[in-house]
Amino acid sequence: MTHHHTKSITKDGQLLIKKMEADQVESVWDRHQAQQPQCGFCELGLSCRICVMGPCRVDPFGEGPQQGVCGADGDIIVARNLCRMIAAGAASHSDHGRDLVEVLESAAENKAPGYEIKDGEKLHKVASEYGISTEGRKPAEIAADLAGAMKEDFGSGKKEIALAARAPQKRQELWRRLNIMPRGIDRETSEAMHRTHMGVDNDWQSLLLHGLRNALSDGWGGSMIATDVSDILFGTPMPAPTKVNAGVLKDDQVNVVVHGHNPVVSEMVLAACQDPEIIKLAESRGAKGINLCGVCCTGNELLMRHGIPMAGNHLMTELIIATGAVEMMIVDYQCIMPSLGKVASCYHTKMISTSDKARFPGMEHMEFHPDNAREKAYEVVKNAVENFGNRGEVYIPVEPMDAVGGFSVEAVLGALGGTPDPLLDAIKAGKIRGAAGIVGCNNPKIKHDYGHVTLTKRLIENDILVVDTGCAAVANAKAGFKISDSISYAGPGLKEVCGSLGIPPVLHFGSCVDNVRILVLASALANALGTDISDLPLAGAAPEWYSEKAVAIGAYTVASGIYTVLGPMPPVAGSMNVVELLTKGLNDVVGAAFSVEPDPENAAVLIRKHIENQRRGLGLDAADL
Ligand code: SF4
Ligand code: MSK
Repeated sequence: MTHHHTKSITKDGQLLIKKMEADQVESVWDRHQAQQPQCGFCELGLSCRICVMGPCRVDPFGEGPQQGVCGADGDIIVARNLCRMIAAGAASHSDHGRDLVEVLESAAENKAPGYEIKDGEKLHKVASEYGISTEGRKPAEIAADLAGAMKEDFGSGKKEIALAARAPQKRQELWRRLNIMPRGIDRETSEAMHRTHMGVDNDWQSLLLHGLRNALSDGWGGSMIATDVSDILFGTPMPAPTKVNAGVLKDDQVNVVVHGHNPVVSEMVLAACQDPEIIKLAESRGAKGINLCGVCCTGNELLMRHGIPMAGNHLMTELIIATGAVEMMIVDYQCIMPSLGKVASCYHTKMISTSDKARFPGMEHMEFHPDNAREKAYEVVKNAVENFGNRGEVYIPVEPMDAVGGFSVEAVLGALGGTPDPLLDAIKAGKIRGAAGIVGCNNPKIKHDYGHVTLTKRLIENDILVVDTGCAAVANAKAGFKISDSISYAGPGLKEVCGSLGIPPVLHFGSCVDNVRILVLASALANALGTDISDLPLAGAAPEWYSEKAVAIGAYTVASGIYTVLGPMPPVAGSMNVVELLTKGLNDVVGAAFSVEPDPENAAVLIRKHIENQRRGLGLDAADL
């Protein structure tokens, strides 16, 4: 049955779903359908398979068992499961951060050919935050010390991780008071796994508080390190034009697509794709050149720093292969569906996995390490070129959309003249009511991109500035919200401010780890007002999230004081105690809480109400009272 129009709001999505159906290749939507009905106990978070006295489940209707074999009730089981989701998400971002620290270390030791310090200023700034002296020292020396200091943040020797000091004083004090100040990045994840083992922490509240601490170790630790070290090594993003959607693939060029999250491999692939000799090789094989594109967050990393075009977000990754135009997809890790090898086998696309910790069926494994990455990148791109001749029919159904990416905090402050004051003035004057971060994935449970695009549209037309990351950022770029003309979608105040600054009303802040850029900007705003983040007219939303990483992001966002609306329901509804705490009780603990609202029209209303309340709290609209 063809329901392509109900699965995605995007033209390229719809047409390529149709193509996959015609090609009789199974997609994520087909597999989602085949899973129906999905397990109700698991959806509610009421199933447990933590130990082998189980698996257990608690009956939500109160008729069957109310405890697992060990005696854990619904509250404990739900809280433990949620904690483990946070731990997995925090571990993923933070392990990615660690990989970058290792590259920084190798680069400092001159053992990573091709990698260098691209942003010396940022190196100095971050090093001084770690208390490392920079005066008269060579970048390599500073980088070596910084890598060492960052590694300590991962361990157990500290009382507080270094970058938590970027949060406003009041927030830091609150974390200390609640005993949720993260001490070490790996430590908090490891402790989360310990606490959730059978017979350890069986107080659902204390479990959830630790979940917040674990999430904070990601947001102000692992992810923040990932973003900062990426900026140091590859350059801090600055606004630059790019193009997005499946139309960025070229029918007359060798198309190489990078997928995953870590920019370490893709930066070297980019260098190889730009090498005149390889381009010549491509021409000798009948191609007009080599076209490097991204999907998901590795794509976002390249888009932010180099304006590399973006072929699509999470639910587009299979569809991009179905164009028949991709010579090679090179993957690192996270969000790479294990189905991709099988999909690629139906076309001529070669799939290459590059990380020793991420292997996939139907992919060729070519391991990249800092010392061999440049060499390997040349090798794989040459292989991609050689695959051009194997192309069959190509179907690139749309023209690309223009977009601007590259809004780091440095770039935003630069556009504002060096201080957040003009932005604050616009907020105080009510021209901009507030700001919302729209982040996260796609999920086949929600019409592809509908949640992101609808929510964003509603917010900007109501004068709320939107910053976005991850797959949400790609959805909004495809929808045309990131060109200068897009100010026509904005309300009058936002239109005026964006028009005078020459920026779109929706700012691309980067990949998933780059959500920390939102935290840093929020801190700057709070500090400029002499207040805490939880007082600001800000909100977060993840309208189509699917991943454990998104749970960690949501948890650190709320623990940092930002109200957050989730589209899909997390598996917590089996415990009304947990639901109450997450959606209400946390307001009294960390000054922010979650809402769950699958309909983005309603989510927009919730966010607008929240932002207006926050404004009143700050006394910004006293006249309206
Ligand atoms: Fe069952 Fe308790 Fe074991 Fe979970 S930890 S599987 S609830 S016995
Ligand atoms: S890639 S974590 S699907 S945003 Fe970061 Fe997209 Fe979500 Fe992966």
